[in-house]
Amino acid sequence: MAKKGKGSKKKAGRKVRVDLRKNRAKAVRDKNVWTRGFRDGDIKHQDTKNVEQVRAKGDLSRKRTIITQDDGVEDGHLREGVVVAMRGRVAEVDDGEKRWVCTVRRLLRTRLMKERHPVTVGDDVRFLPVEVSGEESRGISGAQDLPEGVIEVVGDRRTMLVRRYDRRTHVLAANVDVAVIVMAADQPTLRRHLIDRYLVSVHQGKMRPVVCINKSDFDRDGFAASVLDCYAGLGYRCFLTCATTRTGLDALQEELSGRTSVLVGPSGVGKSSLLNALDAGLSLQVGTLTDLQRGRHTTTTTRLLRWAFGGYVVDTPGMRQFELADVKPEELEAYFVEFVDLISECRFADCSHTHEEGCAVKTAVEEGTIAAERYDSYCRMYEECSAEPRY
Ligand SMILES: Nc1nc2c(ncn2[C@@H]2O[C@H](COP(=O)(O)OP(=O)(O)OP(=O)(O)O)[C@@H](O)[C@H]2O)c(=O)[nH]1
Ligand SMILES: [Mg+2]
Ligand SMILES: [Zn+2]
Repeated sequence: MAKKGKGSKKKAGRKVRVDLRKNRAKAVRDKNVWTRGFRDGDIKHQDTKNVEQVRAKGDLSRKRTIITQDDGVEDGHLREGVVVAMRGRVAEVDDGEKRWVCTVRRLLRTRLMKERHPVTVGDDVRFLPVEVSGEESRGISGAQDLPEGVIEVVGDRRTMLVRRYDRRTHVLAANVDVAVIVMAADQPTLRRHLIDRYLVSVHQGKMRPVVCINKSDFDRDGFAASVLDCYAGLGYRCFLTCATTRTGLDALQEELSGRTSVLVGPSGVGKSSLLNALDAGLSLQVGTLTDLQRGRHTTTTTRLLRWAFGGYVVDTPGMRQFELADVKPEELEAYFVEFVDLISECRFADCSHTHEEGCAVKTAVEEGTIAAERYDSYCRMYEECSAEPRY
């Protein structure tokens, strides 16, 4: 492939398989790295809940292949940080001392794109300050005037939240432990199917799901409470909250404190409002009713933030649609916790639970032990995942 201008001095990267933690020299890093707890994971809270016992057949591939540079760059120059925001292809990286704006080394970017794992918020990265990277400053910082770097290595991911968007896999966040699925009791309308969709994705990405229905002040007929009862019955941690009256916030704070979580859900359900109500120091922008009516999103950039009470949280822009990415139809049953114990009782070993005779899941639906709405969600997603072109 022809390279523009710059000459042939720089050698191409070399692909190697390494244990990132053991083999690489320690990067420069400050003792008070604010993201350190984030990097070290949720060690304190590895409590197991029954909802985590789901068989994850469709494990997302986690490659440790990285690109090393043979152009004389010493490991000692590499700094370590966490991606706290993405602006297009530019990553904002926090190394504990300061923020950097980083591009991704071209070879690494190509490789990550091929694996459909582009750099995302929450990624552990190693980067070179632009002065030692051999690349020229690109003036990517803009008005903020932050130092520039080039990401050379992206660490292995413990978890990741993905969706399909614009025929691509969009990795919303990496290395978070808990995903809070936020809906509103009303405004926007509570959609159960969307909860199920997020749940599948959260299980797929190996996070622990939590279901939160906000705007409880709009739950006049108790519908939202009854929906939550269904999910609580399945073993999920559930919260009915009101960001304006602070109802249910103490319990939610207890759930999130000391952990790394991500809030996901449609636009206007009150994700940023909840974060502000839990920690006023975050001062996030929240939308107005007009924004909601016009379908305008308030949060536009996914951001990793630190709670004043300990732990981290990722605020995401609302998504009207949530298309699953890379879920095979036969994988779905493992993400429906109430199906798992029944599957072995189906007459056919490869039962899809959609049309077969002697299906234990269908029998349970008829008997009312599996909620009809949940089964309906399963069938819709099964069909959709079957139709999805493999790419
Ligand atoms: N009545 C009521 N309104 C709320 C509650 N929580 C948030 N709101 C309002 O809902 C609107 C949307 O809130 P946001 O926090 O911006 O919603 P968001 O989910 O972050 O939206 P995006 O950033 O677009 O994804 C704002 O006008 C809030 O004041 C609540 O518990 N009850
Ligand atoms: Mg928001
Ligand atoms: Zn079956």
